[in-house]
Amino acid sequence: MGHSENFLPYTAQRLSKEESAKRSVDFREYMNQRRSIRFFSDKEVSEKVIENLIMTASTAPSGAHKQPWTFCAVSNPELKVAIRKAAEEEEYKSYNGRMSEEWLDDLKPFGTDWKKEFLTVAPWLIIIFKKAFDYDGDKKRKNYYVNESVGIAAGMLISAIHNAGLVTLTHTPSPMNFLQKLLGRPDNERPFLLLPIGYPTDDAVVPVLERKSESEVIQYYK
Ligand code: IYR
Repeated sequence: MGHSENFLPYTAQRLSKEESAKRSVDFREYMNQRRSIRFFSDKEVSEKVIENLIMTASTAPSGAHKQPWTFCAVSNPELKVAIRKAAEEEEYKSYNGRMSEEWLDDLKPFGTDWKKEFLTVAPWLIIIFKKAFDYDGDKKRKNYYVNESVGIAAGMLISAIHNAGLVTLTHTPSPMNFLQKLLGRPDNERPFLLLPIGYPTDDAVVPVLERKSESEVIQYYK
């Protein structure tokens, strides 16, 4: 490895085997309680909390450390109305013709439809944009593994939201280029995911579902 003056010693957290095992179980159980929520209360969430959640996501690893993402945090009511209107127009077309019978059938257990009330009720919407390249003046500088990098950051954002006792769901209106226009994003940014964030309503429900077991998702090579 070609070390240079650009390296610093890494100080690992020194946990005992027992502590490490306990934390792995505790975190597994905590994360297993996360659910995608579609019923949001309008209860406020502070901007500082949103900033902390986003900056946690922004610690994600990325190709050549390019950090190829922008997180747009929207609380402006008029903008939320405009986003909802545009998203529902696309979703209406998707649910009424663009999605296959098989796809609609697969979604039945979740009770989703083209109506997206949460887009105006949740106190915040975070729209994650991926950047295929960055501008260095007029020069385009390529980013690497953009989908992988932004996908990891999105997962970390979802975990941070859950950790803060808040809820979200991954909304992917399709096509979603309207978000680029509504938010006035530059041409090197493409919408990746939309996450409403807030508290659930007191009577929020979630579909009954089971997660795959160890033997279904893990293949050991020992
Ligand atoms: N984008 C649509 C449809 C949808 C698709 C999948 I796959 C889901 O898991 C849920 C919804 C929507 O947001 O309703």
